[in-house]
Amino acid sequence: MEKRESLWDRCLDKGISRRSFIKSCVALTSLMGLSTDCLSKVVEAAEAKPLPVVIWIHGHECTGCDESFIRSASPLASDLVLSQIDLEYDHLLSAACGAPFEAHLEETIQKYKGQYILAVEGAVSTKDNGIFCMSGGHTFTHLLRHAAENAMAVIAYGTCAVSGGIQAAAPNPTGSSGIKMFVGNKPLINVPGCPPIPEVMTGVVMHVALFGAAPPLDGEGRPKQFYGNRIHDTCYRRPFFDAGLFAENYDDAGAKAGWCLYKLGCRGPETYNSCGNIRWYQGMSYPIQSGAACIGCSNPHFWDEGSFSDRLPKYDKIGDADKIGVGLAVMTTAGVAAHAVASVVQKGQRDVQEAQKGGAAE
Ligand code: FSX
Ligand code: SF4
Ligand code: F3S
Repeated sequence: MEKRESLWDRCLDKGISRRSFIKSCVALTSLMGLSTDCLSKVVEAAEAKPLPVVIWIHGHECTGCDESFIRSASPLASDLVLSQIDLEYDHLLSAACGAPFEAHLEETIQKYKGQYILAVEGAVSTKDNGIFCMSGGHTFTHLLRHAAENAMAVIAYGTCAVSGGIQAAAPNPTGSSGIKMFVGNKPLINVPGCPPIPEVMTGVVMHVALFGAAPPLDGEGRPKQFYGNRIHDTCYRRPFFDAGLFAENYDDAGAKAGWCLYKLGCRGPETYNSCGNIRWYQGMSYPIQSGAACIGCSNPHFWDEGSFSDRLPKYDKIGDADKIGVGLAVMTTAGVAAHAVASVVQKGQRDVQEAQKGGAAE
């Protein structure tokens, strides 16, 4: 049987030094959300485990997930695709197309039976025997079932693959759904978000690649290290929420001073994701930091939860926001935290007062 290269073998081939290899392993350890104690295990796996073969297929979707993936900065998506995984088939990223491309997919499935990672983007169209989403002359339901039954593990990338996404929004004319019922008993890792954060996508695939198993998952099948906190728990506007300071519309003085966006429809209190920690595009920003409320894009059926700009329709009182979600650590008001909160709030109040004074002077 053909011997497949490990990450270390590939570094040797490319003349990459041991030092750079170890640095990549440190970066991978942090990317996968593991503690530095796990570094030696990551190095061992990177030396010994063959690079994973990945097949990446697309159903009903907008391709935003792949677009997000190629913007991964750490590791760079180009490094990941060229050096750390063997991406054999991807509807968006592969240069090949047509019959030879489809033949290559089937060869890859047969050659690496039980060994490849199947990444799936997009929903499955189930109505009328799946004819609303075709790929390579077959329905997507056929392709997904076939590719999943021979995979080692399946990753559902994006809210569409996890729970149907925009195609499944009422009235759901194509009968779209998430992929779960089409993957049989294969390990399934759900990575929701519309799209998911690039580094979360690369972190999950590298975990499966190096350890041959899914990372620890929560009850919804999501990796705990990336979906263990609500946006609300890591939000830098949280001190304003706790102090009852809310923007009432997008161009009032409170919005300009960076107050909490809850009254503008923010779904941070019910949304689990890493946007507040990892942020997007090399940690540059995330929706709330750019001044927009979180629309809960990693929640199932977020399209059908009413207007994005209304307050969470299910919760009338501000105090109810903290009852949303499970396992919230109650905000401490002691010591340093209280001081930090008070300082931020006071600064916010000063900013608003100054903005109001400025407005009055005009
Ligand atoms: Fe869905 Fe991904 Fe939203 Fe788009 O492929 S999760 S519509 S960002 O692209 O599937
Ligand atoms: Fe941040 Fe939204 Fe929570 Fe306000 S409601 S603290 S803007 S996540
Ligand atoms: Fe999505 Fe909310 Fe993050 S809209 S990108 S989960 S801040």
